[in-house]
Amino acid sequence: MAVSDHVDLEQFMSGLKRRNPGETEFHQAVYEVASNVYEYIQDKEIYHEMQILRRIAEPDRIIIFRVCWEDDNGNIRVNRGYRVQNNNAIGPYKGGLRFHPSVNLSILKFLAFEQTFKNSLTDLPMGGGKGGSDFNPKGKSSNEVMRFCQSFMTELYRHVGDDIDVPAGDIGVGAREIGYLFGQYKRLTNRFSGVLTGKGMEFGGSPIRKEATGYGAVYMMQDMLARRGDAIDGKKCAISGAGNVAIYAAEKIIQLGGKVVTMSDSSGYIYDANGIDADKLNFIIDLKVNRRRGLSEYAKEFGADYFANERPWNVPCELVFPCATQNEVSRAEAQSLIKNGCIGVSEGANMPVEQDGIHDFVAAKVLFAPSKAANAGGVAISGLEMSQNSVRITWSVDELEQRLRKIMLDIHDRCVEYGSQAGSDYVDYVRGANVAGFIKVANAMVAYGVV
Ligand code: NDP
Ligand code: 2IT
Repeated sequence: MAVSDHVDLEQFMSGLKRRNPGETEFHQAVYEVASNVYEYIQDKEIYHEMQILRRIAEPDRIIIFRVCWEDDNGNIRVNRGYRVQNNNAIGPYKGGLRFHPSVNLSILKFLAFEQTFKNSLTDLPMGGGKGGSDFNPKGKSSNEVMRFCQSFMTELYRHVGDDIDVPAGDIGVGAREIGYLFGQYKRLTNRFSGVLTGKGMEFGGSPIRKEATGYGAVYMMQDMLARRGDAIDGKKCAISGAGNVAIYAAEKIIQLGGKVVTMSDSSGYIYDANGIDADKLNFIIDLKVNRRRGLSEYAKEFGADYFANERPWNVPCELVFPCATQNEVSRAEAQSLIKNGCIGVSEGANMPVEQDGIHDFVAAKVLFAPSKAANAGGVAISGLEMSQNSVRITWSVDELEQRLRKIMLDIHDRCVEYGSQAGSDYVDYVRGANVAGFIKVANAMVAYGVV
């Protein structure tokens, strides 16, 4: 096919939208990658000929199933379960499970698509997948959560396995849920294998898995700043979320001398002008992880400000870590952050900044680490949990911390390699991550031919 015969980006996107109607988050994620990849492959005929991007944007397979369970009052409840197996060109499908009432096919397809590039960036042998359910764990007893997880795994177990597809946690799926899911997999199959990551330390979990995503997002910021001779020490930081990613991002920022002034949950945000220190963070961990309650109690305990039903993006700060959910920073909020002195953004959550907002950050030359690079530390340690399970050993905390640090630095450097522009010192980390993530998957697919 001659170069002039290629479909262009707009044609590609209109075809994708026609084939996947109404899936706005999926369209958004594909567009972000395609706009950079199209430019990169302009003169690379083989990727056009082999229809690589078109194939990565068509999941290998999607499994959708009914999940019935009984609540504590004896009522039969019905939810929908999903697993999107997007691409296994470079390793078994790998990616989290999300339990949240907003879960639908568009969200899981965007997450599985993103995961494919993220996992490639880690340079570990993992393909991309994502799954979950519209089940809402909030307000459910632990017994109800257990019965739901058991019913969910009673279908999912047929489709996963340590060399096939290895799920992990995401929103609403933490250590408790992984324990229930693993227990049921083991009961159904009579196999003790590394079929899930994020497991408890007693049954094959890896040191620092729970810290890895948040720490990694902060390391990415550290590396972007270091390239400019700057550091996190003394900088005012705004974080959203108060879950797994946000908590350990906060912990690492505090260790590095930054001042965390906000955290949030689905009901609002806290602003603590004195900074959230290690003791106050321990209060938040107990509040959110053990007692599963709202952040307003933090404000009462420490005399901080609490803003119900608001997001923390109008607060003056230098560094921003969105760690809650997708599209939680609008374009207007991005502009307000830029106006208020923001110099760096590291996306702990997946796709938290709207497309136009990313554009504005990049145009304003704010250091901007996109999620597929910034939050890859979590799945990287998941990949190392798989390795440890395969050889039935556990590495030390020190060993894993060093490996995580190196993986994040390598991702940073790969983004610089593909995101630098002639005549400018500014690195477009979005382009760098999209192109660097694409290449490895694309070359593997070329090697396989048409399959
Ligand atoms: P958790 O469930 O542990 O925490 C999520 C946090 O975000 C909670 O504080 C929650 O509030 C808040 N939140 C969730 N949905 C919304 C919403 N619609 N609006 C406002 N606040 C919301 O999830 P994680 O910390 O694991 O995940 C957070 C983000 O990080 C997600 O985008 C996830 O995909 C991404 N991620 C997670 C990784 C991991 O290893 N866990 C790895 C890479 C990315 P509340 O407490 O009220 O529920
Ligand atoms: O979005 C993500 O990278 C995750 N939720 C973690 C996936 C994993 O397999 O550890």
